[in-house]
Amino acid sequence: MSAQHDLCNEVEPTDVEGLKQALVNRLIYSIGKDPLQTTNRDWFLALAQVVRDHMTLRWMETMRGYYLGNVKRVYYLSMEFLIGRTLRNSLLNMGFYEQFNQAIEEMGMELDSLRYMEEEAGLGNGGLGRLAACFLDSLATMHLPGFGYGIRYEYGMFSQAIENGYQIERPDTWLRYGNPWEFARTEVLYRVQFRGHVSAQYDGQGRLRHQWLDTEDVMAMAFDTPIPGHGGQTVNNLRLWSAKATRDFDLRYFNEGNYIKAVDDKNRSENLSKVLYPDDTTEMGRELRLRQEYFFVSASLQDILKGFDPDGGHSVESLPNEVAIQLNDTHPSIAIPELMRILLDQHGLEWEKAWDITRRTFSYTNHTLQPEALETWPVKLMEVLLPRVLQIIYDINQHFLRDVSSRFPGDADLIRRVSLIDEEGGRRVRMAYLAIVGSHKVNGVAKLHSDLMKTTIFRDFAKLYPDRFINITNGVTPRRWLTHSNSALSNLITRAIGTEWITDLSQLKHLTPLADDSSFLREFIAVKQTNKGLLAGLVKKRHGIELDPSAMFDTQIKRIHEYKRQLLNVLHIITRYNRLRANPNLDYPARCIILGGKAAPGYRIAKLIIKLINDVADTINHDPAVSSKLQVWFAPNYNVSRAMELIPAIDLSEQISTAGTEASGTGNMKMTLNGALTIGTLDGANIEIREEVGKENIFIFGKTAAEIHELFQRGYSPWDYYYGNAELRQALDMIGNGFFSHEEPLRFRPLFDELLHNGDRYALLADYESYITAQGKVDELYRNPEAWARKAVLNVARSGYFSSDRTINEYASRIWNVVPVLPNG
Ligand code: KVN
Repeated sequence: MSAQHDLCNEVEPTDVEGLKQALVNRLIYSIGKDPLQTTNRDWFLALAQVVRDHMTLRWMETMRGYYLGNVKRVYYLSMEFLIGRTLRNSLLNMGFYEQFNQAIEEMGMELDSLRYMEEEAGLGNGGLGRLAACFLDSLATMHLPGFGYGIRYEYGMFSQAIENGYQIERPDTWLRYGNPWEFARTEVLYRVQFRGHVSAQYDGQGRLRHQWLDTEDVMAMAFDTPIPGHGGQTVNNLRLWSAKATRDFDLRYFNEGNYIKAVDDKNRSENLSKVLYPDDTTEMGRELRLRQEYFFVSASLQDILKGFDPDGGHSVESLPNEVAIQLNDTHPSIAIPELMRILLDQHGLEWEKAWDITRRTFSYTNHTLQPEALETWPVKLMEVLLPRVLQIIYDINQHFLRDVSSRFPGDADLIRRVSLIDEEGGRRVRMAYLAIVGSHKVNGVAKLHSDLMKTTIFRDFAKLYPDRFINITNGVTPRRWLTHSNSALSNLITRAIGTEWITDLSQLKHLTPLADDSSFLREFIAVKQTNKGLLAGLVKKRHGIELDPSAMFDTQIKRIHEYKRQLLNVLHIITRYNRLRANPNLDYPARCIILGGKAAPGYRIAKLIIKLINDVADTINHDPAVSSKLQVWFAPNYNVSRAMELIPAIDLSEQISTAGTEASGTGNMKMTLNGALTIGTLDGANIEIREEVGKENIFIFGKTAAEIHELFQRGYSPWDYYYGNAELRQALDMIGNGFFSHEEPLRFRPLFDELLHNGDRYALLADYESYITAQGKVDELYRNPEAWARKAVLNVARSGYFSSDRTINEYASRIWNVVPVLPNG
């Protein structure tokens, strides 16, 4: 044991009596509460602090190990980390669950009622942010020196209430009662510059040197959160930045005599890290967003480079050997010119040297092909906000275009197409192009997506730099998404094949023979039934709604977006409803169809889709003619915690995006892993799910990406499908003519118009018939519980590939060149 250990007098978590004492001490001395007068929240906070204490030493040891080993580190720069709740995850990853559970029980409480007191860390929109959180878990579990950098938003993803069927957004005040997991590093503070002007002067050696002067600065203050891996040996760090006003305000402004204005200005600069932009897959080209991006990038780079000395000593020349930086989409891609600025202006490097270092340090992950999501910033805005950074972007562009011209002389159109500056319709900086040019690797997040990336949006770049583009298919952490959220299935798996699968998910393959073992199938069916009962119980308690646990749970949970086609799901629901109304004796197995997800607050059509789902649900759920066979529920405020409750109970996973639009999807993987069958299109990772589980164990429908492309090339007319299918026409007319909105018959006309008058951009009508047919096959299989369970078991057995451990191993070897640092090794 080290000296520090001896001094800190740690209570071993095996010592239940000691834990109880520690909890009471925390309650009294940190929370300031009399044990006789407490709330569950007080106890939760005390508990979280004790758990954090136990992680802290391992965390320090991990950091010390990395430092002493002098190993290459990876930094994951992301505007989003969608972590969810931490308590249960930490207890289980650290291996403390049983002891803490016992201590709390002996104190006359229940761990479950305490853990519900925890607020969600909802610092992300959806898949991209959740992926970052899964990656942190995998990095720590595999003992890799990986650190997250992001923003400590004071308000995370808004909380969604449903009022009268409409989405209402409420601020997410997740820090209201404090955040027991973080350490505020009031001394880790960096200055971030904005505005001002650039002055250029020749130095002693006759080199032109730039200075960025008279700036308006904001300070970035660090908050650290320990990230324990499974087994608790390696504990990594997530560092989030919070904006603080500089002392300049105190000195300059207050002296001017306008005290109130000075305080006001101070607040304005601290607003920078106030709120997460709630827009998923659509660009929000607002000034505050650009300021957030530069703010966290600048602070992170200063922090990463703090050991490197501009005056010789530890030279920045070795940066790419010591550090890898991953850009989570283009949101942090301004890091590329920012690192150049530091190397040129502060370290005095030559352009070629600085550019070589930069390119070997960065790599970029693209997450979407949606043209409206590709970030571009107006040159005018950058000129004002980040004048020196813009100059460097111009210089990067000049070098890049010179190189392109020399390789393809005379191809002026190529130059126009690949320029980092879009000269049409107001000049804008194309951030994705900047990210490609400044990185040594660019990856997509599923096979199809990576292929399409090379043939569509980045075609020219794939030709210029063929070796730069690779695929690394997404994954999810099996700890949070199976071990922690689905204990019934985890226990069944462990009884069958041991525990190795938790850190090597490919081991699930040993379940394969059990798909033909009828006693195992019975147990599997019982597990699913247990989980459905648990969910139904929660929903009853929380919302007063009775879900029928004997029905098939058919679920589409994800952000509400036209390309994800929740409306296609609704068209199926209405069709099923119409068939049942026409023939109540149809032998459809009962279905409980659940949809959930948030719409961006400014996305009119997505919000109208939510209202439609609720109005359709209302009509169907109140129609006694169908109530035993069909139920529809919109699950409000879908978030990480709700996902953890829903996913274990799902029978049928809806992954029905237009082929070629969903880059990967990760919910699809979570549901496969939890023994749901998928009904889906050949889109994103669905394609690889089909490859893994076998085409006989998944319900695939609809046009392929190539067919969709061809359809629109030929000239797609949704009316042909409308007139060609009576059931489709009836369903669409019911939406358009107010069947579900008698009090306002034209309420859903905009949805009808999108599909018929505005060209049905996502080809719902073209895929409708094939979807309905596939749903028929789902019904047929569901009538045979053993046959269904057999396929579900095979889905679990063959889902090992979708572990984020596998994903992270690929990043580590193919992009980062980092290796594990074994604890105490
Ligand atoms: C874009 C702007 N994804 C974004 C995005 C602001 C916030 C988020 O990334 C997931 C992937 C999904 C993709 C999502 O839609 O298919 O599974 C993780 O790779 N979010 N852009 N793309």
